[in-house]
Amino acid sequence: MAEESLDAFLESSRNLVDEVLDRWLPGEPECGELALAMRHIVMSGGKRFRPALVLLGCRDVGGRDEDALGAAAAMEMVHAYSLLHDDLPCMDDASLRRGRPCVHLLYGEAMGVLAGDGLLTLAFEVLARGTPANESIGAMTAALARGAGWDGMVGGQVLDLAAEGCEPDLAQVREIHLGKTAALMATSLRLGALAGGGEAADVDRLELFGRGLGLAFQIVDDVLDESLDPVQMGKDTGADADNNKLTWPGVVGLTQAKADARQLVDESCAHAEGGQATGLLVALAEKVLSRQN
Ligand code: GRG
Repeated sequence: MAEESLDAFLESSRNLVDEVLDRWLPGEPECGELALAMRHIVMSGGKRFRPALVLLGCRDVGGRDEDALGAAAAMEMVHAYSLLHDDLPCMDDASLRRGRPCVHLLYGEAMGVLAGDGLLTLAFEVLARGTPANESIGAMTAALARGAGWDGMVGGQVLDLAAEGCEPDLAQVREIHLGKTAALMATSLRLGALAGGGEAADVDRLELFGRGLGLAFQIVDDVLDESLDPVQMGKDTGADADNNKLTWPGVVGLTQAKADARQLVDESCAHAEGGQATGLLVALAEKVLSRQN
């Protein structure tokens, strides 16, 4: 049987995950503005890249999409909370996200903080209650907490803030990018593989794929932030330079940054060999290099 194309997979993955997100998010009559703010950031497009990684991690070890949908929606909620908080005046003070005004501009800063808190906590409920009975649910919960927390995304964000205005240093940029971006992508693959009942070696192999891919993803993000305008990106661009951020091209230049992303994708794809979704994982990794938003 011919393998499903990447575009067909991404469309079906988006539809499945959007349905789960819509089902779990609160509605306006029950919780008013909080629901509107949570829905504004989640149901506003976005590439749904992390949920796709979750489903592919699950498929790669022979699992079914329905085994991983709770984890996929949980990852997107954590990602959405991070975007919302990252845009706040006390962080990047952004105005545009996914082509729309940021949550704090519509609902105020306090509601922005609370909507992010609501999404982060809802993610754990969706993971726990939206995943079919599975002996790995404890390990999945711990992995999500770790990947999103002090040793993962939040830790990376702290390093990022601390490095503002520092001398360019590639090892430091690598640590920041591994934390603030790659940790959630590695966790997405790990959760998917656990949801699909994968062996420990495959769970670790897929997590490594996600880590390298996540680093490449953030390097491409840095390149796009320097190269594109806000309409093309759907968010403020040039923000890295404005905020004196350490970026990969800021250290090695645009040409070398693109070459480094290419090399990281090639190295990551070695970890995609041997599973049941190798073709789609490799195709998705290639798409990361050619993305324009
Ligand atoms: C706890 C106050 C507080 C803040 C936390 C954790 C955090 C703030 C921010 C996370 C850091 C962050 C936003 C990293 C950027 C990662 C990144 C490349 C985001 C863009 O992802 P895409 O391109 O976005 O997948 P879409 O919109 O397509 O989903």
